[in-house]
Amino acid sequence: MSGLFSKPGVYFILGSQNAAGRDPIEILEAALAGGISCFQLREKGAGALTGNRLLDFAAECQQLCRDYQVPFIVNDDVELARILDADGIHIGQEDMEASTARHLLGPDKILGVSVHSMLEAEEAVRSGADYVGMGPVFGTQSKADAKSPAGISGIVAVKSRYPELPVIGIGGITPDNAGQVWSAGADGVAVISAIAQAESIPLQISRFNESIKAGAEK
Ligand code: 3NM
Repeated sequence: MSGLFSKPGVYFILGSQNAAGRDPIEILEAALAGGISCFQLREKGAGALTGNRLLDFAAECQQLCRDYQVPFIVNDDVELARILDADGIHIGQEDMEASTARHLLGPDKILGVSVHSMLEAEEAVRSGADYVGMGPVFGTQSKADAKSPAGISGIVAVKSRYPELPVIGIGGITPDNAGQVWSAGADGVAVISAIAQAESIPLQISRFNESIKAGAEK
């Protein structure tokens, strides 16, 4: 886990369902080349890959992440994370208990937990989370059951309670608002559509990094 969130982080999340007609592997490769700091495979919803097709796709994503030395995190699917020996797992509130995931994966893997309140953040810390994803900060089209946008107040509150806990903002984050999320104290911005749907993915990631840099100077 050391160093994972120590640099300004654009944390990219993708599943084949987010590729909007493009090749998800090409999207991931462009994002890695553009300088993302972490990748989460989130294969969810209608048309999500299963079985061997999922395994092959996930293994290909993992290999690319290894090539670029970027952590490869699996959303929700502990079995897949175990088979691939992924770097970590990300657990939502509707998924398996985070403490169970920690128990199954052992102390060395990265454990991320999605939270939407201080209470959920406290529970995530008790469960051994290495970081929390807090959202949705802004409105999002990428999660069918997303809660109402909460703005940056949750990030500010969780960071003031747990200054050492990496907090990653998620939900509707774009280069235009990433600086605002950063200046609220976030250690990273987790992004699906603003990267997956960008015309030039590397250019979009430099825009994110510039926005974060400006946010850090505030
Ligand atoms: N989780 P986009 S919002 C996967 O609030 C996810 O926990 C959220 O996608 C939460 O960058 C979200 O396209 C979707 O808005 C983020």
